[in-house]
Amino acid sequence: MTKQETFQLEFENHVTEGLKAFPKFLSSKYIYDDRGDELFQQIMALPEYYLTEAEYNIIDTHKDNLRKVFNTHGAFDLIELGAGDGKKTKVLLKELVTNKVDFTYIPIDISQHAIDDLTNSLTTLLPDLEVQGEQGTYFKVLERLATYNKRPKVIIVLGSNIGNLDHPQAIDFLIKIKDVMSDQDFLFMGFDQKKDPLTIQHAYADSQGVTQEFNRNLLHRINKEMDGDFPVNNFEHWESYDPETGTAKSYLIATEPCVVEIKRLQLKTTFKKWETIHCEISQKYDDDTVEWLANKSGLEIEKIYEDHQKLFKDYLFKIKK
Ligand code: AVI
Repeated sequence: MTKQETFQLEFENHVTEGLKAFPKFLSSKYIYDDRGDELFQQIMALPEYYLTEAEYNIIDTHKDNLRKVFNTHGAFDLIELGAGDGKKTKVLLKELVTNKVDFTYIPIDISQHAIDDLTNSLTTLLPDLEVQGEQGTYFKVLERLATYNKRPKVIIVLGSNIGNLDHPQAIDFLIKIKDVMSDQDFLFMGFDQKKDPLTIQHAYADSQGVTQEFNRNLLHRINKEMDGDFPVNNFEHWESYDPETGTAKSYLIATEPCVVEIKRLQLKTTFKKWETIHCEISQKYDDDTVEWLANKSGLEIEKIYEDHQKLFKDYLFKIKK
């Protein structure tokens, strides 16, 4: 079975499980086909979605310090999980290349297309940069790199991607990273912070309805790839941020009763009016919670970086002594 077929089967099993459950759920992990990627790019450019700008500010403000810290043990591999279009990373790469730091940039992404686009744009922007893109799932590639390469590693994960995992999943994710780290290695990771609940509410319920289209892409994909007949426009996006737990939850809600048939899965499911599908969590953090996660995962916080509006933080971790 090819990787693509395995992923498709996983997606189909997930849809069967999620739509038979009560309450119903579908994971945001499956939003990201080409259209989903494009909608996420649009979200990142929204004025309400402060996360991207805030992390850009952190990297831009602290690039001098980051260069020195990352270079603590001399030549290193800079490994990025989830390469994306690299807008924020490019600031860091430029700083390192301009100052003639000896390092190799290794972006890892599930999509070969994303790696190729990034590598091409970097060849033009920074011709002296050594890029070695790796296509695959994060942990398979990380394990492979850890066995054949003994250079110090700096692993970076930008954009609060960890927030789309619940705490047990987040700990699992951090442990898997920690397992390929040695004493000299660093992990640099973004965690969106708890803040005025309205700021978070607006970031995930934007006035232009892009986030609604982003979530609805799950239903479009099911219709297209599994021969489904979701009346997509009858499902509205709802966002609910709980300031106590720091969890923003997004739902699609049926505004009319309907029966949905998904032929490929031989599944028929009914929706009552106002019935929900839970699609995503976007967890918000504070230092205590990040410290707790780190501790549970065998990591410790070495340094914390914050943007000038105090919205977002990147944490530098090492293996716990
Ligand atoms: C990818 N991830 C970190 C985004 C977030 O902020 O949770 C996905 C997203 N969902 C709605 N807007 C953005």
